[in-house]
Amino acid sequence: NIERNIAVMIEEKELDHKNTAAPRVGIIMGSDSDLPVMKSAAEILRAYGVPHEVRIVSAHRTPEMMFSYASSAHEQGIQVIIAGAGGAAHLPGMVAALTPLPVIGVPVRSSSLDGIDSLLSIVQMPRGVPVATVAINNATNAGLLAVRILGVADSNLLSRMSQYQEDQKEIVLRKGEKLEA
Ligand code: RP5
Repeated sequence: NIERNIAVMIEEKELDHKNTAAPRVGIIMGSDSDLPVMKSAAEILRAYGVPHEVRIVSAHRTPEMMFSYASSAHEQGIQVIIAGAGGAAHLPGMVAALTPLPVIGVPVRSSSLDGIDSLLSIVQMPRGVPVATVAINNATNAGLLAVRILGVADSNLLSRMSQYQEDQKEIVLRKGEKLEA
């Protein structure tokens, strides 16, 4: 797992040389096989200039690492955790049990059950331990939700999010115009 973590960190560094400030968002996932999906969350944060880190932290294979990461994240300056996992996807829920920070869960599509297993494992949390679950494989929305959460206390992020929404509206309206023409 150390090798995998290093590989992910190197990849992240190669993707973004500017992401050197103390991370505000922690993107974690159960396996490096989740990375092709989870990359989209990092891309959103990169676009908004939000410092973040990307790590492999497995609830089942590295439970001690999961415990220490989740229980100390808020002391390290992390403000939101995005956790992706597939199959018996216990990572987001366990992390939410260990941190006071908001946790966004990304159900990663598994090979056998199409991601329904991941979705249900993540979304069906007991009362008192919330995980904000996005759609299967939708790490983009996890990144956008993290930006919105940070935007509550960051007017720059908030106004950029409003602009993004305006841009989306514009794109849809233009597509509609083309259909009529
Ligand atoms: C989960 O098991 C991971 O989040 C991943 O989605 C799934 C399969 O992991 P690998 O066997 O591909 O490492 O813990």
